Amino acid sequence: MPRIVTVAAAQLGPIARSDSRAMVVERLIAHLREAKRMGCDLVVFPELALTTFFPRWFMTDQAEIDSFFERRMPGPETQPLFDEARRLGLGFYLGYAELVEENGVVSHFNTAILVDRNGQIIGKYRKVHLPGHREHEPWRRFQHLEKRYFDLSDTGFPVWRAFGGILGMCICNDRRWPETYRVMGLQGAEMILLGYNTPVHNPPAPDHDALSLHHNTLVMQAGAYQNGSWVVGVAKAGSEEGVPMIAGTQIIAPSGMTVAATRGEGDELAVAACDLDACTTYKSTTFNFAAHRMPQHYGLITERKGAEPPP
Ligand code: CDV
Repeated sequence: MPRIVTVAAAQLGPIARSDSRAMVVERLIAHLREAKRMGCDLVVFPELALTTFFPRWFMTDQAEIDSFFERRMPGPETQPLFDEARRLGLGFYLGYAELVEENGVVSHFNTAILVDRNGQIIGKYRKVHLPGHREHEPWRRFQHLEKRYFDLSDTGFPVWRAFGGILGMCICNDRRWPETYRVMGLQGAEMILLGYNTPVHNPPAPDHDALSLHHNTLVMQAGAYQNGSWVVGVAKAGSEEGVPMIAGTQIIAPSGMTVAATRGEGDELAVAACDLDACTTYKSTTFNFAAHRMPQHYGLITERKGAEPPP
């Protein structure tokens, strides 16, 4: 029996700062219904899919910052999304800003959840690679304050048995780091789901602007091929609050080939029937880790953080 998971990569166009959660959830539900019409099993939404990408602003009022975070999942505004997904028998990946209060300690995470066809949360991942900076940097056209607003991950990169296979999750900047895919690859990941918000312009590296879509595809295709895994990458795209964001939403096979992609920068689905057994030919030959990896030579990867050239 082939193990086919039909996936919708559910790209979102911009979300305005003034858009309510209810307005956004309506758009997510429209994606669910279209995905159902197209025979999907699983819908993948972007990073921070319930709000505008708020780390672009420097804010000091904690109440204002916390207004972008969810204290409960599902909460009153997101319950309709869970209800509709359950009614349609669809699973989903959702990125959102998570506020947790435990024993009087408040934490903030950039989080993604995996929800099964019954509307149950079966996996939670908190973003490991938080890009950007911590302090206000007025020279930038816009800020990228993820290091300020989010706490460090306490999840690492787990994988879950779900949808007939082994699924992992990561978020946005994680996709640029080979370690992200390899840690999940070493747990047998067959499909890696990820959402992103990527401005076309990266203020510290303006000469990369013209390459931003190329780099997006490059890292996800490499991660797929080198680990014999499907990769589903989903953008929040278009000009959001005056900041142009890349699209480039795509579904990549374990061969490293993109098999479905969006065309525009608005709300749009890219759909593919993904055969999880297509991973086997890569995982059992070129990337048979047990046969060919040489971890005794990889120690620096975990021992050393920054590059230290020889004297
Ligand atoms: N949301 C992100 O993680 N964005 C980064 C930007 C800062 C480059 C990314 O890697 O796409």
